[in-house]
Amino acid sequence: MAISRRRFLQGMAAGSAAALIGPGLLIRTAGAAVTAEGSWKMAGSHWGAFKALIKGGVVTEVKPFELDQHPTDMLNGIRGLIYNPSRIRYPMVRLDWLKNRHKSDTSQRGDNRFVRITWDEALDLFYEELERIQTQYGPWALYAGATGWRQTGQFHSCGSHMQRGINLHGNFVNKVGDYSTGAGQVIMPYVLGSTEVYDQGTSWPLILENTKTLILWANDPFKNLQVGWNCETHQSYGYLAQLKEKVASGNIRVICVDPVRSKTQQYLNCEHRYIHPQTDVAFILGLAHTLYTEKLHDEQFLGTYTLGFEPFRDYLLGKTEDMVEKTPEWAASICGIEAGAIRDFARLLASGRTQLMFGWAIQRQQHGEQPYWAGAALAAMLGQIGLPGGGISYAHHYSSIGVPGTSASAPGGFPRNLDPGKTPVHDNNDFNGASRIIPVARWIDCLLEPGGKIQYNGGEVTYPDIKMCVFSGCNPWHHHQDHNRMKQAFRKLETVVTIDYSWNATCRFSDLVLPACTQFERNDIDIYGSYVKRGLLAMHKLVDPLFHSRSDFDIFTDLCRRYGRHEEYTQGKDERQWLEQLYNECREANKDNYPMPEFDEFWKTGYVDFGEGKNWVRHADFREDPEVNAVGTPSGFIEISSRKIGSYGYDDCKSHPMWMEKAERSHGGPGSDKHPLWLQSVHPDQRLHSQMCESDEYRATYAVQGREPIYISPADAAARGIADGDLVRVFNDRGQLLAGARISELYPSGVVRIHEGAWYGPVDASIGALDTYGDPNTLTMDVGTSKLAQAPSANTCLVEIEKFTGVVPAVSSFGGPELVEI
Ligand SMILES: Nc1nc2c(c(=O)[nH]1)N[C@H]1C(S)=C(S)[C@@H](COP(=O)(O)OP(=O)(O)OC[C@H]3O[C@@H](n4cnc5c(=O)[nH]c(N)nc54)[C@H](O)[C@@H]3O)O[C@H]1N2
Ligand SMILES: Nc1nc2c(c(=O)[nH]1)N[C@H]1C(S)=C(S)[C@@H](COP(=O)(O)OP(=O)(O)OC[C@H]3O[C@@H](n4cnc5c(=O)[nH]c(N)nc54)[C@H](O)[C@@H]3O)O[C@H]1N2
Ligand SMILES: [Mo]
Repeated sequence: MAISRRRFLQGMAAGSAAALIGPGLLIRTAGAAVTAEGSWKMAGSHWGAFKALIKGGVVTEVKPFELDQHPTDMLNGIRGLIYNPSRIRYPMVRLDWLKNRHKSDTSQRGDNRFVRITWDEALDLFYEELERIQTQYGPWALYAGATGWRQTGQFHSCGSHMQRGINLHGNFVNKVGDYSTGAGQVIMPYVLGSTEVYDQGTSWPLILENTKTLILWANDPFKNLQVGWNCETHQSYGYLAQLKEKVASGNIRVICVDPVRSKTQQYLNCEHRYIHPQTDVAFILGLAHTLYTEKLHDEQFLGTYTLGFEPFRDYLLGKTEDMVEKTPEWAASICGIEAGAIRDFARLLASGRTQLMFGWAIQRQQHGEQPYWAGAALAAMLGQIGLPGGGISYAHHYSSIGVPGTSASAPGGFPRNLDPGKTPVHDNNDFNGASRIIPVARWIDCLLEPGGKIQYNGGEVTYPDIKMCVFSGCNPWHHHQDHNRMKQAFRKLETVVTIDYSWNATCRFSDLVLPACTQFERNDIDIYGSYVKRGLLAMHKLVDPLFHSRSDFDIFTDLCRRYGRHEEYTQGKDERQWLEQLYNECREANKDNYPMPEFDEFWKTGYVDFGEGKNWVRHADFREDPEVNAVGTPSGFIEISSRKIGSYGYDDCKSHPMWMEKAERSHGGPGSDKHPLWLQSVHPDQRLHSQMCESDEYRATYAVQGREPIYISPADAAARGIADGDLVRVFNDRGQLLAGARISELYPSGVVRIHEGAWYGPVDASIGALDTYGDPNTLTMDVGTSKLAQAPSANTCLVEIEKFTGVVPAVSSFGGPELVEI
């Protein structure tokens, strides 16, 4: 076999649309009726709604939708997301897998050598593998549970397409939970009766009117509200602007409790309370101790609305467990806030209307259940849960939660599951004694320890022996922790199939890669505002699918054709018919309160407005009548202690909130003698996770020497002889990466940041290989938060940094695979 190699897409002019599209498509679009001035089309996205100028079949300009008063800067990355050298151009198969199929040398996985094949060949291979797995093994050997931040649009939501397509063939192992709120969504139903993280919160106008003290706890809404799960409206930013005015005039005191000065803190110009990372529970216990000993707590609220305060109080007083009194002095020694300041903080919280607003990063760490539970206990002691502008919330930084919402119905989506009464081709439900659902962040453990058993949320999970994975609409080689451990686990997989539009690290570690088109290359509809439900948006196809990419709907229709289920898959409807049906069902559901025009008119105008929403107070009904409007906990009351959790007998999540030491913690905690810096891998300001990292020109606005920035304090940089803009090696016992140093006063000594979603680009496929671009998950720890939630603990991670002095390797993350011709 004569193998000649060349760098895929080498020499391609970045950002030059014509160069990327190639002659074939240009000829095709030349025939279309497009005027020289081009035409503006309506589109939607996680980044908001916008209008795109199309000239000659190419998106040449993007401007925000008129209704969006606070568009995100990330709109500037949209064109680069469509046109970039990392787009997958055609179906591809890993070289050794093509030769040896499921008996391939899996240690080569990740070496990025791929062969181009046709769509027919690719879908035949995909089908043959599904067939082989179901017949040779069974449904337990197939994992198709991983889904993620698919692009927006109710119909084309790609995880649904993948799962319905595969469901029609056979059963598979699925997942429970997510990486966002894995710990929060499991603990909070025991405590406040619902997940809290995905529930509507008290409306901003009521907060602005009533709140005296607002605590942004591990929370950076100004950064994180730029994107939404559905098309984002950015209405929260209007309220944040009002909040800024109230801070300036002294009407509301806002304090950020955070190890770094966040974008929100900068914007609001509000107070900041520095706290050592991962020590919030100690701080909260010190506050609770002060409230109790100074009799500032609300006895009446505790007596009427809560259960289990006494065991928690005894723990505070040092009468149980570790027998240590949780005085402010005790807390200070852990969290770094001095005892006097803790007392003052507690008094402030109790002095008037106080709203606590928690973000999610503190539950994305070991024992992440505890700060949420402790926060609820603190809020209960303050007695303001259910009052306008008081109490606690866990989601005001997400998808415009807190913007008054309408009660309009959102359109449904393409069905993920089989239609009622239908069965798959291989209707085998025998999971060989293993669980058919695993906690999402434990799938690498599952690959490494088939047959292993873990505790999870009061039950037991037995890991299935997975041989094949299918990924669509997610990028596990960014989102999961500890890539070197992942490499080990992937070696046992026989087959990995990925459907994506960008050649990210997940494609690189796959065997078969299928090119989907982006959302801008297909038609769809979406709700405008996930929780606000402000309106309904037409997402017009802007350009034809680039290269040989196809919509997920088309891909899975053709896959299903191979096992005779394509008509069942599509229900005999094409894209247009599906959109009309979803729209008409929505129109029917809204007919009394939110009249909508006929589909054709909607499609032409591009938008239906449902108008302003109504104010709402979270838990007000419960406060009004706790018997009638009981919360969803086992007792119906807020549970400061939980008998149920206690009955599980877990050592890492007991019957009430507690301080627990972490496996790694900075500022004198475990592991800090060897690797003294805490690495926080919070959500990126200029990306949605890994999406848009491939947008070359936009990436260039923040990259340092072409690498992902690492933010570091002046003191820590100086101690290591690092100057701003230097290339640095960041490492621990789990891995190493190159990044570009950004020295910033916003970071205290002992704290560094690399945003998650940076594209992984190892120098080679070996375990421990240097990552050339700077994905923090090269370094993070892959452990469950506890036996309760088994959620990811990405923010429990220590590292060391040194100036990089070796021969600098090129960034290997972008531009696609090495194309091998056979
Ligand atoms: N721009 C942008 N916005 C996004 C996303 C994105 O990718 N980009 N992703 C969306 C998604 S999927 C999610 S899940 C949410 C994520 O929402 P979150 O998880 O809340 O967001 P993060 O940005 O990770 O962290 C928020 C803040 O927590 C602080 N923090 C971290 N650890 C600690 C700690 O131990 N103690 C204290 N007190 N503070 C701590 C960080 O310094 C940071 O300021 O964001 C959503 N919004
Ligand atoms: N260290 C660390 N790790 C983290 C986090 C952290 O805070 N720190 N946060 C975690 C959180 S909260 C989350 S939500 C996850 C996010 O993890 P993911 O959801 O996996 O992240 P994305 O980068 O959004 O990946 C979406 C992928 O889907 C592809 N895609 C988008 N639309 C389509 C489509 O229509 N069709 C197909 N076929 N593909 C499509 C995109 O190209 C992209 O590769 O990351 C988690 N990982
Ligand atoms: Mo998330």
